[in-house]
Formats: sequence, structure tokens, C-alpha cells
Amino acid sequence: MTIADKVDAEAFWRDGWQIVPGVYSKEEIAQMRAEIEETKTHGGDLLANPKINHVMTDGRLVQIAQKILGSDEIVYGGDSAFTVNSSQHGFHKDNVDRTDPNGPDWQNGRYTMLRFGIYLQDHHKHTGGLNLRHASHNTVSLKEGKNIYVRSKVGDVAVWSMRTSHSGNGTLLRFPPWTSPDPAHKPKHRPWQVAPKDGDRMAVFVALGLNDAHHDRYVEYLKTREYIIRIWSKSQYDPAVLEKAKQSGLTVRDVPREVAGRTDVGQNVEWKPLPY
Ligand SMILES: O=C(O)CCC(=O)C(=O)O
Repeated sequence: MTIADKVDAEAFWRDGWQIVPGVYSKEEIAQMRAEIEETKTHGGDLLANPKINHVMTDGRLVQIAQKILGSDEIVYGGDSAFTVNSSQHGFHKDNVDRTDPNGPDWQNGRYTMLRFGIYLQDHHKHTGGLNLRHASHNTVSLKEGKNIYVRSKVGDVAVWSMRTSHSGNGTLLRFPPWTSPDPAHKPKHRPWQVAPKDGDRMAVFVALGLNDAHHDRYVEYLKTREYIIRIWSKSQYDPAVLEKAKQSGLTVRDVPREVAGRTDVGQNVEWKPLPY
């Protein structure tokens, strides 16, 4: 079975998210954990990081994106990172016009920006995984959509629309494990009620999309964010890596180069609406 065979594009557009099972082997995930340990201080995006750029060039996320987006031309615009024991918690959306239903993100057909999450430990029986609101990609509300604790297994890839409401560091209860506590209720659970952690929480996040107006607007928004300008200041793409990316079907937009030397970017520490 190919990776594309494991993707149900129709279900993705209905639900706003999907788990693609068994994209990586257990050995590959163990290796990624070790690589991240070794490169914690790199500071650049994944493509610029020699230890971990294989995630961007091995073609697997690209194949998933191609199937969901129905196009061979998949574009990367500089948004990728890994996190180790992050504290992110609370429902939010990642798209530009996250609070404005009249914004361009909610017009012009399907919203084509995808977020990939590779969780490098088990969350099927372990706490600390991702929460998503089912089918919340068609509303600006952060309250609509059934809350789901994503019980990902080692090697699975989670993919969601960047309009889908999601929250990190979720709670899996020991019993009943099929319930999904609301992230807002986290403080209410006693330690003995909560499933164990599966070691340090490590995750890899990548944004991919099409060569379209949604992606252009997302990149323009990113250019306003201080944190990513800092990441891009440490991101230089090796021509051999760019060639590998191309061979895997990935079109790279060299956004770090677009912003190099500019002083009018990175003005916002927090999210702020982008005019249109
Ligand atoms: O850490 C997580 O599971 C979620 C991260 C997140 O919210 C994001 O990438 O926007």
C-alpha cells in the first residue's frame, strides 16, 4: 500500500483533519528523536537543518499533500519546526484570518494550507497528544466541533487544515480512554486519572500548500511575525537539499532569502489581523 493509498481526501475535506497511519517505521521515529536531541540549538527551519531536513525531502508529506490537495505542485513556504516539551495548550487556528469570516481565507474555494504534525511518541495509550475540533475548518468559532483527543501511534502522521481548531498537550484519561477531556478542563484532573506520558514530548510540524493566493497570504502574514523572522535568520538552504526537495515533488519558496536584510518584517510578537 502506498502512502497515497492511506489518505482519504474526501474524508479530509469533510472532517478538516486526518491521521495517516504508519508513514514512518518505529526505527525511523526513534532516529528522529535522537536527531532532534542532537540539533536542539540549530534554530533554523527544518529544511535548513542538516540533521532533520530528510523529513522535508523524503517525499512522504508531499505525497499526502498531493492526494489531499489534488495537485502535483506542492509548495513549502518556510514554516516548519520541531518542539520538545512545548507547553502549547488551548484551542486556536493557524490560518491568517482566524477571527474574521469575511477574510480571504474563507473565500475563494477550499482553504489549501495544511499543517502536518508528526508526534514522535505514542499517544494511543499515553497523554500529551493533540486535540482537534472535528469539522471545525468551516467556522471561525473555536467552540464549534466535537473535541477529539487524537490517539496517534508511533509512525502516524496527523494532518489538518490550518483553519481547523486544535490544541497541544491534551489529556488522555486512564479510564475511559475513549473520552476526550476538553483542554480547558486540564487542571481538573487528578494525576492518577491521567494516562502516563511516553517520555519527552517531541513533535515535528510542517506547513505545506499550493502555489496559490492562500499560500501567498499565509507567507505575507508569517513575515509579520517576530518568531519566524528569527528562525529564518538562521535558515539557509543548501542547493543539494533543494535539489532533493525538487526530486521529491516539493517546490521550495525561499522565504528566508525574500526577507533577508529587510527591516519592515517581524513587527508582531502576537498574532494580529493582516489587512486585505
Ligand atoms: O503541540 C501541538 O500538539 C500543537 C501545536 C500547535 O498548536 C500548532 O502547531 O499550531
